[in-house]
Amino acid sequence: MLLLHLTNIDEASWAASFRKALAPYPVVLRGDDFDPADVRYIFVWKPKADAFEGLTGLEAILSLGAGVDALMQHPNLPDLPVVRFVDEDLSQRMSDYVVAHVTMHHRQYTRFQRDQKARNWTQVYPPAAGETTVGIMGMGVLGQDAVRRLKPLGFSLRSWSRTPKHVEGVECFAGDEGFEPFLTGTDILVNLLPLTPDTAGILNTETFSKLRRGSLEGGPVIINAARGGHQRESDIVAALKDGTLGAASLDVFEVEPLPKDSPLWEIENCYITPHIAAISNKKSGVRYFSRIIEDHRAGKPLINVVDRARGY
Ligand code: NDP
Ligand code: OXD
Repeated sequence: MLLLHLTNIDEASWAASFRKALAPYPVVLRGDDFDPADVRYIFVWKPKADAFEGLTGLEAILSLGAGVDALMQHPNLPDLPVVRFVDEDLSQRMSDYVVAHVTMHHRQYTRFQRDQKARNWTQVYPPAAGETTVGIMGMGVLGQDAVRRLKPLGFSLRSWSRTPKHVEGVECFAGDEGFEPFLTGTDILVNLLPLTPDTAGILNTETFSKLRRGSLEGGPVIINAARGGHQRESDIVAALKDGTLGAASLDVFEVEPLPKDSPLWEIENCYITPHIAAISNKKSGVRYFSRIIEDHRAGKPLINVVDRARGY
């Protein structure tokens, strides 16, 4: 039996799609008439504190989110495999966001927007893509997809990950010792890291001050599409105001929704989106998790299982 527990999401419509995909396998919601001991899988998004209560026969936890940082902090998370969402559609959406914001900043969107408002005709030529280095933090599923889609546009690419990588056409850095050399050659910093104790607050003044200066007019740029816990917003505000950063694109925030009184709203060179970079699509989500359940029932191992020790 599969139990759905999705907070602030239309559970009933996901349940209907799972019932169709998995029939005759039973799919239930809390409030339905079922014995909790019969539940083998729970599909979660922002599970409440009592989400796992009574699920004595549970075999795996399925996470609608690709990022599992909040789930890892759940006070009653059972010691069972957690399968996270890995999906081509999700990767494509994230890369759409990354490519849009990288190209916008590379082509000096803030400057020309300001000039247009002032009816100011000043010819400043953006560098060619090959003269601009995009540094991707996190070379997992999303980082690798972003690199694949940025490469044909001609950008110079570098990456930073926990363990060393070899990706053609990308200068790869890894570990603590690789962080500073990675930053010092980066003009546009894209964050696609998971939020863990090691990566919390990584987008801070010290990091910004190491980025390459002099290549992009106005200063280096950050793009954060991963988690709000990666950024120190007071540092971003200060860096955007004093020119340490030329611009920032932020899809995620320390507190979501972003509070109405956040100074970020008012900053001209800060581009805010409300955590919409990449939504988990219902059609592909149901297909992916139904396949996981069917394969597991048939004795195959679970895939994309979170490593609890690493936290992602
Ligand atoms: P993956 O787990 O596939 O990749 C994580 C990458 O980060 C890996 O390359 C890993 O290194 C690297 N990494 C982890 N810890 C460190 C560290 N301490 N130092 C350096 N590198 C590190 O994750 P995904 O690509 O699937 O997703 C990334 C994040 O994107 C998610 O965790 C989620 O928070 C966010 N996200 C945001 C969405 C949005 O709409 N804004 C939508 C979906 C996801 P290594 O390869 O060596 O293990
Ligand atoms: C995710 C997200 O992690 O939507 O999937 O942020």
